Amino acid sequence: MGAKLFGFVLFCLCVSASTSNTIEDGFQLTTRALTEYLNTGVRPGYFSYALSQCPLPNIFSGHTDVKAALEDSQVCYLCSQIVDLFISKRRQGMTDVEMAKEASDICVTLKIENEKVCDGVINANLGIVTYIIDNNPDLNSTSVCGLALTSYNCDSGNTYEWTVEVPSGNTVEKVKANGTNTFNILHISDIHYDPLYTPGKSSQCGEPLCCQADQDDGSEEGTSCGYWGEYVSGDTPIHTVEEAFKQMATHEFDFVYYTGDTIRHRVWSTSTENNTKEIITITDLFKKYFKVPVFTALGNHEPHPVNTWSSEGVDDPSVSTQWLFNLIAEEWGEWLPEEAKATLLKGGFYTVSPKKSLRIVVLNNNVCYNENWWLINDSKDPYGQLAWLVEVLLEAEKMKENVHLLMHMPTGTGSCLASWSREYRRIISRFANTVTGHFTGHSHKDEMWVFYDSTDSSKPVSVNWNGASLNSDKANPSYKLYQVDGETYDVLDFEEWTFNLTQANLDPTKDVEWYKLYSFKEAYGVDSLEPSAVDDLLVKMTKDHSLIQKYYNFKFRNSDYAVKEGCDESCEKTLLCNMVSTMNGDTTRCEELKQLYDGNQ
Ligand SMILES: *C1O[C@H](CO)[C@@H](O)[C@H](O)[C@H]1NC(C)=O
Ligand SMILES: *[C@@H]1O[C@H](CO)[C@@H](O)[C@H](O)[C@H]1NC(C)=O
Ligand SMILES: *[C@@H]1O[C@H](CO)[C@@H](O)[C@H](O)[C@H]1NC(C)=O
Ligand SMILES: *[C@@H]1O[C@H](CO)[C@@H](O)[C@H](O)[C@H]1NC(C)=O
Ligand SMILES: CC(=O)N[C@H]1CO[C@H](CO)[C@@H](O)[C@@H]1O
Ligand SMILES: [Zn+2]
Ligand SMILES: [Zn+2]
Repeated sequence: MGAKLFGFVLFCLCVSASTSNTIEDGFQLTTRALTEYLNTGVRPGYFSYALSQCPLPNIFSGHTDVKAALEDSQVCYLCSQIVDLFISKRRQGMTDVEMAKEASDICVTLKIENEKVCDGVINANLGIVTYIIDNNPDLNSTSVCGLALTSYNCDSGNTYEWTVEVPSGNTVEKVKANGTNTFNILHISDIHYDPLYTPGKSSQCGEPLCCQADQDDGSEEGTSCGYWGEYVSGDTPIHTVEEAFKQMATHEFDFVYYTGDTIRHRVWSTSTENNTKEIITITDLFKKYFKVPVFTALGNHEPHPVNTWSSEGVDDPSVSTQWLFNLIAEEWGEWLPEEAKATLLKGGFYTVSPKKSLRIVVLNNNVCYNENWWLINDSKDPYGQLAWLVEVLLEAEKMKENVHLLMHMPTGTGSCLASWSREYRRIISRFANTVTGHFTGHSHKDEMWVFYDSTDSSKPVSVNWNGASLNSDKANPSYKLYQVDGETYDVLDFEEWTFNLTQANLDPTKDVEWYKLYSFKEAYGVDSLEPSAVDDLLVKMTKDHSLIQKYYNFKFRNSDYAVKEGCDESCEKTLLCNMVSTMNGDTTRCEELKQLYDGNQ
């Protein structure tokens, strides 16, 4: 997650007032003030007062529930007013400095974050925002709000509609794995390495990331950041990264999958220099601890500013993402063939074949994120990546190779552009007999998703395993170890390893007690991890809710945070739905499972 300039101004609505009357009043007042400003170009006298009646403290840390307070259409309307205000001001000659001042003022008046955080995020994003406004003379709020507020169903005027060509005609049979030769793959995700993490600082700092060297100290009553990490608002100190790598290196595996997010959540103070240093630090640690190749996908946190991937052909170094592609082509080079360089440099994706008839395809699917402002400039299959994927899969099919797909973002959440997720699912459906492994990160949770055929929701075609995270976001730090068939490259089983963060923080001088939390087949009583077997398991879960409770605990690796929260009936249904949501907006299978759940009470 990243809070951004547009994000800040988009959410100018009054939702945290205590009675519905006041919400409505604050909403009306703010709308009126903005309309007047937009129409006259001059701030009405009551502008600041109006906005101050709508405090939105830490909205991006999830402290303000917009959905509960306002209709989607109200949110979209406000968004359009604010965005059109900024676009029209820019067209009338407002400078970068003035834009930043205006945005900062609104951000601070709404109490979204403090001045330091508001300014940091705004300054980081300003160059891109003004670049896109300046280079797209037809730009208006429709495409901006339609993208940024996907979950509010704002009309995007078909701006984001496109398809890729997927030739029909699957030519290979799915071969059943017999498990004669197996080997292991280690899966790590979401490290979020924080060089400023400081034990003893306050874990309730009021900023998007706490435990920072330049923040206040914590108190003794449980608000001090622990030695190994924190469940809330904390990232990962270097000693936790090294502790985990040492532990991982005790296993045997032929290579490592790392599904991205190396950079911390201090989104208000990223820079190309510091991100570069941090990526090199972690890559060096991979090389130090693992004597096998590490196949890495980029996370949405790697660029500066967070989430932004410049459109092809944008050469201006002050807004281009090219520095990052150059960096990884260099840093990851020793694990990859020379041919991988071309696509790495183009958009941070590549393919490599480390074993006979195994092909790994690593995508940079962060481009589909709805906080990637460049989609406003050009959303059609950024970097030609999906078209490339189709070509690679066609060739793999011809060569009878088995393909593992790696990428950072799970595609079914509301934050991945609907067109991208729909086209991706069409590709997965078409190449169901060629793709035998499917791995992501980003959610920080131990999760899985069953993909169903894009034309037949009863036909499971692929299972996507999430690597959870080393980061202790509401969960205990963890990693996965897959057992993979050496011939078909199907995932036969996996283990999830973790430790109790609360326990470890009690006495940092003691050794961290890692343990195997579960192995999939044993825990769920299944004999395979094939798509049809996992689909059967989901149906079983609708009847046997203890299996969903297991899934819930595993999702957070049995963290004290999650154990305390617990999972009620609506949480159970949400979990079931999440597991079958792979295309933004398609809830077909989710509704079917919910009906089974309700019918079996
Ligand atoms: C399974 O096992 C045998 C070894 O016993 C092997 O030669 C054979 O090719 C295997 N593969 C498949 C896919 O059946
Ligand atoms: C805004 O842009 C969209 C395309 O994104 C276009 O269809 C629409 O007509 C525009 N609206 C106005 C008011 O110019
Ligand atoms: C980059 O890191 C240095 C050293 O830790 C720090 O002083 C500087 O403020 C950082 N830059 C930004 C933009 O945060
Ligand atoms: C983790 O450790 C703490 C401290 O020893 C303990 O109170 C807690 O019950 C443990 N959590 C779990 C889920 O076992
Ligand atoms: C679709 C679109 O408007 N794309 C633009 C994105 O930005 C580049 C660089 O300014 C333009 O050349 C494209 O036309
Ligand atoms: Zn992420
Ligand atoms: Zn992450």
